[in-house]
Amino acid sequence: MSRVHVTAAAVGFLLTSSAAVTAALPAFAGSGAPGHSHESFSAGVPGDPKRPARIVKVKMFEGSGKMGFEPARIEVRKGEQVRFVLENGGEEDHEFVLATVPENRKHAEVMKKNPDMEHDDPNAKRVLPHGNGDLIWKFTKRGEFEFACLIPGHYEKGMFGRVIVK
Ligand SMILES: [Cu+2]
Repeated sequence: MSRVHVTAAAVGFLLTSSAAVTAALPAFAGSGAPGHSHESFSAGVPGDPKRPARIVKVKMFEGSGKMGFEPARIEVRKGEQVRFVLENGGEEDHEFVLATVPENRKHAEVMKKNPDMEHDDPNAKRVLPHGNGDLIWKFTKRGEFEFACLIPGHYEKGMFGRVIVK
């Protein structure tokens, strides 16, 4: 299986493109499509591993037709840095993509057309079956954000949760 690494910039491009997206991917990965800045993330900024962080454990699970995260709701304070410690308890790959709800929905549509797409962005982490991963994030804006698995079919089975930044 050939896998393609896709950056946020490439996704931004794909959202406005329709034909031959798979063929276009390698050329666009990392090239910085117009209208998208890599340093701009809706939910805050990538964290600094050298700074203290609150640890929040999140389990990814699947079973009896459902998939999800436990917990599915997390509250943080504005300005807080969080280290999400991800544990995949399932038999499939899962992702943790931190963004707004509309961004994740759009992104999930792109993933359906490109099922082998993997993410190489600071706001996303893919975790292998029975594997672990972590993602450090600093929440700089108040509001409601979402973490979701955008692997085709997973979002629909319930694989999303909320981060409330107060
Ligand atoms: Cu998943």
